[in-house]
Amino acid sequence: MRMKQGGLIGCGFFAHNHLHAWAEVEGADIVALCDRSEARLKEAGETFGIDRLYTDAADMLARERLDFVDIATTVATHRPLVELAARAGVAVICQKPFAETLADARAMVEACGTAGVPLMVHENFRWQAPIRAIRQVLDAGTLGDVFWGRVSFRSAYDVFSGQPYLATEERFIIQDLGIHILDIARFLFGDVERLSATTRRVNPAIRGEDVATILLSHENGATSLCDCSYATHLPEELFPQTLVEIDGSKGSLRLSANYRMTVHADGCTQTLDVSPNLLSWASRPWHNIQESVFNIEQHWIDCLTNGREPETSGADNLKTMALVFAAYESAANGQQAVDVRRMA
Ligand code: NAD
Ligand code: 89Y
Repeated sequence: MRMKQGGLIGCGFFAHNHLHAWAEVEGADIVALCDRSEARLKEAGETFGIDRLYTDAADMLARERLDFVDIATTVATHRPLVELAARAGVAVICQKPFAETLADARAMVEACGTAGVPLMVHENFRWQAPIRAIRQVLDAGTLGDVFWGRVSFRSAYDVFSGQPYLATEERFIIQDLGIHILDIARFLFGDVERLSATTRRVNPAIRGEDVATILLSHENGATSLCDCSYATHLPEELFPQTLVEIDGSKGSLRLSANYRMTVHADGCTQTLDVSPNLLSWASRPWHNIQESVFNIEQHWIDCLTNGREPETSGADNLKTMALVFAAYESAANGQQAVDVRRMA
């Protein structure tokens, strides 16, 4: 079968993970690169041996015969680039956060729907090996009916040196990182009816909030807590690990530090190492995220090849985006509960 031909837009900090992963994905080739910065474009082209280079995405779409574009720019450019690809009839992967407003997110979903092009948001944390291992336990029914959960990410890792824009945006942790944590909560516990949230900025050197605590009521009756912080100094820095706790009617599960998953059910306790693989191009501590980039890209190509809807399609991601905006709304209104179903 013919390889899917892709063009990558945005050759910055995180795009290098995309490109390393694309080199290993079966069924796809990245044949062209685009970045407004000539220096970044040249550097990425040389590193990955790609010589069709563009500083303008419209130019790339006009000249190349692409099956898809992979948009790895920051949020402000997502809508114009997604709409450009939709007009060109080219399928789209777009990095998170998908949009700055729900109106923009809906407009992109509509544009791709009208053009009949597949759209997936690069919401990769649910593709991490430990999160998939938890999903398997839930699917096996080992825990019975899940009634409570916690998805937690607490760190003091310096994310600002690699991603300086995170320090200057008005919104920080929910939009950047909490979005993944909320998506994991949806993936594990199902869609959400309402939530309430508090936020706080601890680090005086940044503009947005770096701590958020979000209480979710899920449609199936479960309650979960999503908590994230970039202001938490722990004896062992766990970045970028997400820790998970789940209680069900028949048992419990804990994903603890360093990828140890403990499942207790029917009087038996089992502890498993659910560490991610260290891919040849990956580096600790990012390897967990890096492997999930490969996993989601392979999922996209499998879906594109077989005409299936990706798990984190644009339409699906509207529900995760709704949680993000609901959390900001609740925090701005003294933790008032927000009915999420009216937003998505
Ligand atoms: P970055 O600023 O380092 O890179 C973005 C690049 O896009 C820059 O080189 C810029 O010149 C280019 N660009 C911007 N607009 C363009 C346009 N219209 N046409 C062509 N090029 C354009 O940003 P980054 O840190 O690589 O982050 C990119 C995105 O990846 C962000 O949305 C971020 O949230 C996301 N991200 C995701 C994960 C994850 O695990 N999913 C991790 C880190 C970052
Ligand atoms: O941008 C963020 C993401 O998506 O994963 C971790 C990160 O790089 C910093 O919070």
